[in-house]
Amino acid sequence: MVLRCGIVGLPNAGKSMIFNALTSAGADTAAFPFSTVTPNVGLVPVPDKRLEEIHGYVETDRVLPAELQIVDIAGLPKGASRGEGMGNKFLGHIKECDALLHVGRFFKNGDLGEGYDRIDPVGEIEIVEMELAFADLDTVERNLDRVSKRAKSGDKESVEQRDLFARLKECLLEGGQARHLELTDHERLLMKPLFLLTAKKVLYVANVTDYQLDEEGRRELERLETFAVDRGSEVVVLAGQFEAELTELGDEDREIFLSDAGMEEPGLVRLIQKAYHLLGLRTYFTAGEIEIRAWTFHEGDRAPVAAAVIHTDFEKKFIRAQIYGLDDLREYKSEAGIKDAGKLRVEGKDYLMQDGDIAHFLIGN
Ligand SMILES: Nc1nc2c(ncn2[C@@H]2O[C@H](COP(=O)(O)OP(=O)(O)O)[C@@H](O)[C@H]2O)c(=O)[nH]1
Ligand SMILES: [Mg+2]
Repeated sequence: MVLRCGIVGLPNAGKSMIFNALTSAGADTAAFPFSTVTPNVGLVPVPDKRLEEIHGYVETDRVLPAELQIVDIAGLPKGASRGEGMGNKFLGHIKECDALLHVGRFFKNGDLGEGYDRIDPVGEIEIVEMELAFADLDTVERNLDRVSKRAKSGDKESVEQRDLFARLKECLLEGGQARHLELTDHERLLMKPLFLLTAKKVLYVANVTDYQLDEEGRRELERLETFAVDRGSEVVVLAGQFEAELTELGDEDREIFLSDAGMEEPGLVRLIQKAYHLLGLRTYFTAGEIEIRAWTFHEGDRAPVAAAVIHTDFEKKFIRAQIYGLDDLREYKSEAGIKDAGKLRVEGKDYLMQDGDIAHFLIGN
């Protein structure tokens, strides 16, 4: 299961720069043979220090991180929601994403033309969100018409859909986003087939020139943070151009650049980890001679569902799981040691997988 994050924002917000930084940083550290599938889609490893720690106890040549797919979605033109120009294609790409990284431009660059010597990141982000809301309104209205006819005959599901779609329409007309509506699990299922753009989780990226913000930058960042909190989201500050330059350096130079900037690790690491968390994603590990590997599951998944991430067959054929944690490894130094100490837990199919579990699955025929 690879989840897909789309990078959105107005033209010249710095999306491609961030995409390049993300994907070329990935090529450096990833064990994946292809880090770029097409020019605008890339696989990015999710940095996780626990992998190296496990490697300190388990010998193998292969250590594989979890990964996220990142898509650079080219600038959304105004009017995209009305299908003008290439708008529909852009919206289609967004539709296929599980979550969005919405980039706001905090850097000034007069070379880019008029207006780029000023910043208004919140205003620009609102323009894009408005376009997405227009597109959703169109989708919702079309579906509302469709189900309203059927609802008249009293069909229960159509009535539920009609009521939900009417609420969605009202929310969007008031300038809201579909993700702001409080919905029951059942309503969420009814909404899912609409693939609404404003229902997707969003992480806002403040694309700054320099991590040391000036006064205006700090003020705009505060505005964006308030804006994000109102939307149940967060902001990650990222110096896109600086991060892209970092990926081009050798390890030694990178260390020097980072420490000059007073940083322990590239800002990209935080961006990826926050995106992963925002998606509700968690990690378990498998660790043996062949490989140590991080696997992605959703918070709340039971063991058989988590096992199916390795192979779809594993869900049905699941018998039980043997589980231990990094703490056990630290104490007993090896899986055999953990077993001898009676600390290897045996869990059945109702077990709720936990972030950081190190697992062996017993699978039947
Ligand atoms: N001064 C400055 N220019 C930047 C920065 N990030 C991107 N740019 C420039 O802004 C332009 C647009 O960047 P790009 O990543 O292509 O934006 P996109 O249209 O959102 O994909 C390019 O000419 C970049 O060189 C930055 O942090 N500072
Ligand atoms: Mg671009």
